[in-house]
Amino acid sequence: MKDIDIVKYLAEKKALVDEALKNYFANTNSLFEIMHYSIDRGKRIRPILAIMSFDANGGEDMNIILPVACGLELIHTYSLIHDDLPSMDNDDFRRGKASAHKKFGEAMAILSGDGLFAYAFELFTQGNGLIQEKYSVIKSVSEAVGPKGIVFGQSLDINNEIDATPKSLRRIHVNKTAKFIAVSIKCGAIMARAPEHIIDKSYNAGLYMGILFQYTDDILDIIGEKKKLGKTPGKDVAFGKLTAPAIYGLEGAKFRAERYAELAKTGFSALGERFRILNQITDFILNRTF
Ligand code: GRG
Repeated sequence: MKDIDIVKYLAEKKALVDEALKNYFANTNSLFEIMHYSIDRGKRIRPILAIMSFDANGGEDMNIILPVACGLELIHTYSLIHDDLPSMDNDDFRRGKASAHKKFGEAMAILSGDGLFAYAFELFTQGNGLIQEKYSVIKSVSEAVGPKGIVFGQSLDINNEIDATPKSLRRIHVNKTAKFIAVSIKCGAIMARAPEHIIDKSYNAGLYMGILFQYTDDILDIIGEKKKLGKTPGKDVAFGKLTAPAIYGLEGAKFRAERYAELAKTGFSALGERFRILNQITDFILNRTF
């Protein structure tokens, strides 16, 4: 099997996700308009990973995976809105525009995040049948994004007292970022009704991809450009955050990012040729500039 054009693939899938998201925000109310402001733009990496994994596991009907994929993007966006709040990371700029609290005020920003979080779970239940699979998606995602995942990771991240050790760094990276990336891949496999062992192995490879994703995020905070990133670089250093470059230095962090990419690719390669695209997106994440 030949490599596909990953940039073209990502653009096509992003358009598919954007179109589906547009429909989920049509004909609703003024809160949905505010929620949609923050949804608009973004790379759509998590929904695309769910679609890729669905496809790699032989899933065909996009109507099965798109509500799940969009739900993942809603949860991701909620976490960005809350992360940007003055009481958290205090950022005025996100996805190339004013962050939600700057545009609508803090109260509406909090509520729009809450709304996105709940609406995601409504999307996970959409469509007929596949009750067991939807149950698995809801169980897996809630574990990855709640107090055993993102919310815990964020609580560590905003704690300036945390030990500056490799172990603490890994704990933050795994909880804040990697579990969500991994569960996005897992959801695609679940909805394609993949066997249990494939679901587990793709989740484990996804964890390495997720750590890689956070490594590149930490690196881009130092070497990235505001315009390309759509968010403010240099904040980790300014706020003394525990990041990969803070522990290993910039070159050390780049070296370790490459190792995590290798670990992820070894995991996906073991699952067969159809998973090759997940190796390609791993390389894309390793080399990303935005
Ligand atoms: C507030 C509960 C709560 C959680 C916040 C999302 C988050 C946790 C913090 C934001 C800062 C950060 C470095 C998070 C790790 C995940 C990450 C790298 C998010 C950025 O994701 P991208 O690059 O963003 O996929 P786009 O805008 O392209 O979707």
